[in-house]
Amino acid sequence: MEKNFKRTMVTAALPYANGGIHIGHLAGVYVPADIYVRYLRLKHQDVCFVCGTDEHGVPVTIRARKENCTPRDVVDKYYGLIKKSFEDFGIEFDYFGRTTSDTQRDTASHFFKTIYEKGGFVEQESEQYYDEEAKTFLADRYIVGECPHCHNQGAYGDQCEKCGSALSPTELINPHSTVSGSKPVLRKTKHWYLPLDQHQPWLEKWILEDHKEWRSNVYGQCKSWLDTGLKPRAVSRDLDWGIPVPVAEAEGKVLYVWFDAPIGYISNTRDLHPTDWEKWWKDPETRLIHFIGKDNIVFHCIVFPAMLKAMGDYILPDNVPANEFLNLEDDKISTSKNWAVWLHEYNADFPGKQDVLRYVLTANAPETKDNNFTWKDFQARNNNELVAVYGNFVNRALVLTQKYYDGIVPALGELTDYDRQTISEFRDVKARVESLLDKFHFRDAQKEAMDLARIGNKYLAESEPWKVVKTDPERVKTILHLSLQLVANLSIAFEPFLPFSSRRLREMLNLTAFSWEDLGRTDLLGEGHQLGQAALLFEKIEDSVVEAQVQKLLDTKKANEAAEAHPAPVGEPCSIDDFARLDIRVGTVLACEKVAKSNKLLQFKIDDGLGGRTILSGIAQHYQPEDLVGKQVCFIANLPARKMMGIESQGMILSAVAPDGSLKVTTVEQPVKPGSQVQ
Ligand code: B3M
Ligand code: ZN
Repeated sequence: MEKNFKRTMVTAALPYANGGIHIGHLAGVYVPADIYVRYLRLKHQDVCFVCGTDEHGVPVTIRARKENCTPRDVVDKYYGLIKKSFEDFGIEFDYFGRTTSDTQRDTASHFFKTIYEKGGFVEQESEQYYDEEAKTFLADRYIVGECPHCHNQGAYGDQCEKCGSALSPTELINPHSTVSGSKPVLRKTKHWYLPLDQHQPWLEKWILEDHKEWRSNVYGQCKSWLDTGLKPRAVSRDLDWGIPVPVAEAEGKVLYVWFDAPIGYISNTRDLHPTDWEKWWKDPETRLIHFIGKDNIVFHCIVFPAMLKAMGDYILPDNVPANEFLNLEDDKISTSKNWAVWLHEYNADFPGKQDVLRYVLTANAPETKDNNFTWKDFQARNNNELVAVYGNFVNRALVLTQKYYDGIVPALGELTDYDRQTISEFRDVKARVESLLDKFHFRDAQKEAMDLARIGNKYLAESEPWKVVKTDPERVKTILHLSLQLVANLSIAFEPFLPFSSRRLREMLNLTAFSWEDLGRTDLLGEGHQLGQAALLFEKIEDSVVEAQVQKLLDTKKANEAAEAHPAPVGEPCSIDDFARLDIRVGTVLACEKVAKSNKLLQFKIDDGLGGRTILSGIAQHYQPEDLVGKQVCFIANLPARKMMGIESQGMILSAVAPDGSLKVTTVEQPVKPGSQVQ
């Protein structure tokens, strides 16, 4: 049923503020969302596009533990990084907020209280793992143990990353807490649940009957959840990072991050439109669209709609165009393995080339199945499509006009059959691109735009104005007049996809006013119109550039393999007497500096309790010298002195070899007197 809407509310999934944005996120969510919104804006539709960071939940607390800082430090850091990389890349949100905002605390609390007071939750007691040493309940991710399926020792309470099985913490063999290392015990705790089973009947009708037009991957996933039968889902957690559950009996509990996060869309809209935000979320004439990746489907198609329905006065999403996953060089993108192309790194390595990545990601968009990104393909699409087709056509049309007519659009003369045929080939491009964009088929829509450039390239190549100019100069005017119309059309057709290039192209054409409605017209640049300065729209990407990117990935792979490798086998037996001959001691680093002309050696001045000594150690690539001053290190005290780079080294500092090959000095757990022996 087609409905006429007055406005469109577009949301893009809120990335966790625990890491950067990579090409998988971009291809799955942000590039398609941005294309769609730019398209709506070009059509002068009323649209609101919000995003922001998801700052609560266990993913953030885990990152804080890893980085040895507070969750607050983590979210502040990544909010800034993520916001900036989106801005640099040209993803134009109307508002980019954060779920730690006051508005969010207020809105999410209001949601919980309203549903609570209406009796929309059920309360249930359950047994959960508790860490008696750290005095805290443990999130599933904080429990590690042996996988009951593949016997991997490092399986998490929610998943074994080795064999991919979904787990619950009680299935783990020999579980232990990663917070204190102790063995957790089961304890009773109370939580509030959203009774999805009670929502099942209306959800079934709403999705399975009323939204048959949803993408088959989205529809299929919903159907499989519904067919299995929905179960109540807890909306609270025993955690100390999050929005407190706003009822008296819930001390120490916070809202589950997946209850909190989608409400962030609403809070961010409230912050943008404080007085009339409600029309975006409550008026049935607003169309709500969620752009997400496939792992978020259940939350956006089932859980969040159930929350909105329980509130009573909110609209429900009209469509949720979720994408499948993008792989990188045939492997699954993984943040923990650093197997990714990070947006902030791309922006730094390829300044001014945002559109190239946008183009490649859309051309390979994982709309119907998982897809693959390779640097070779990135280079080929840039060189063979953007440069050789689009850029080449534009450049030839502009340069020839400059050469023959001083950059002034020539008059249109009599049309040949070939001219007419060419015009008819691109007249209905608007209808074609629109119908694809309206259905969220971004990959095919961009292909239509590129086909327009192909038509132009072919027209120019076959009309050969550079030859005709010698025999029939009048004819050349018509060829270039028509070519320039095609170029102007390209700047409009590509505007949603490649906004940076479209803007530059309009500058070259000196085209100030334009609109989506103009697409397909052959009179965009009138006779006598003065063009601007021509320049190259795209440039070739050399082999060395992509090879450097591939090398970066190969280095990552090598480091990962080293990290997964088993420790070296135990060496030849050695007697206690052999060991006793080594005099290992603890010393305090008094000073440390780089040895001139050596990129490996650091020179240490060590307080050894015996008047001090100098030791050289080959760890300059692994430490900043100043970071070692004041540390206590273990060293061998009775080795013969040895000269290196003209300096005498009186001993050897002991370091551990980390899996990635880096060295970490060995130190003591508590400070001891310099000179203490290690036994
Ligand atoms: N932060 C999960 C994710 O980044 C989550 C999305 C929230 S959207 C409301 O995949
Ligand atoms: Zn396993």
